[in-house]
Amino acid sequence: MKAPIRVAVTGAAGNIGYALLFRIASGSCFGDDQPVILQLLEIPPGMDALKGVVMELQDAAFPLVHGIEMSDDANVAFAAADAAFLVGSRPRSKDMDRADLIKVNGPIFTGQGKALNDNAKPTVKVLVVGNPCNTNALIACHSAPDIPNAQFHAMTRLDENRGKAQIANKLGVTAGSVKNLAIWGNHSNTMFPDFYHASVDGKGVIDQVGEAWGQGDFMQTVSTRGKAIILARGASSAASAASAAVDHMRSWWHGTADGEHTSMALWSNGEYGVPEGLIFSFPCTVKDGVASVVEGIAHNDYAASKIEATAAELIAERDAVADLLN
Ligand code: NAX
Repeated sequence: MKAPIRVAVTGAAGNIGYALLFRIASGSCFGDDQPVILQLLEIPPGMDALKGVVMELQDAAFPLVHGIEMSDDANVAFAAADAAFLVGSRPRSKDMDRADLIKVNGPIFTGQGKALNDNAKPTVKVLVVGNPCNTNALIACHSAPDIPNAQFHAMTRLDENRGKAQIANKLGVTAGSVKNLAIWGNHSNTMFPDFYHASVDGKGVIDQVGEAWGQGDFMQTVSTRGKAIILARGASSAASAASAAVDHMRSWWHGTADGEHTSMALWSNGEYGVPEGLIFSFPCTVKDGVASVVEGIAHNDYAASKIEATAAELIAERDAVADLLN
């Protein structure tokens, strides 16, 4: 039996947390043979609800769960953490625009970045889900000078999965047969889901769906899917977001299959002309726990302009939180 790993989850009593914890506890993320100690963080008003979630986790009697800890102190929740899902943040209310959201949530990630720096294992893998996730990950990364930049990721896997589902639906195949659909840039409606390089059963998607559909319905549906779900469900995506967080961390933990890549928003080192030091989603492969940006992808003018636009948005977000970046 392997030694247990410590997995921190923030916003653990929230909607995504509720779906995510049971997947982690069941072994879907870190493996069927990997015991976990769950370290759950909430703000004080969320602690009662968190107690209820923990009762349910106990009642599920997961064999892999070797401990569950609850705290409203990030220093406690991140102690010796091997992996951390930063989900908790303030949701956007009706009167807030994206800039307001960045301003209210930024300070959460300065505090949590510092708490990770001071308490987590130096090898901790941090996945930021709470929005605006790319810029929140950037803030956390800047607040954790002793943890390498490469260990802070933001989640665009839900966007990838949404795109794969659209292509699968269009072609009458299963989502699992759609490969290498990479999201470029920000987790926002400026993201670029690169349908040009995706494939189904080894054949290029673009030849089967046509460029007009890719640039039209596909782009529109993928980039506005979150809003469509809120309209239909009366609440934002939760189970699919949790599932994508599991997918992202599983790829990071266990690696990607040969010949396949996945979308990860991570520290840019200037790849593809993207300014250094943005948390930018790229196609990545993972080996031995290290994610690497896939090299040598050629973009046409349309794709290049989309990538430039999403980079410009991330630069503006970074400028808006400049006072939080050490
Ligand atoms: P909920 O409002 O249901 O849950 C958030 C939880 O976080 C609450 O229980 C709250 O008490 C807690 N919380 C707030 N501040 C905290 C702090 N400083 N420390 C610890 N816990 C804190 O939201 P939920 O639906 O779970 O969504 C969580 C976040 O995920 C939101 O920011 C949301 O926008 C973001 N999403 C990101 C997605 C992505 O693809 N990256 C997709 C889904 C989702 O929209």
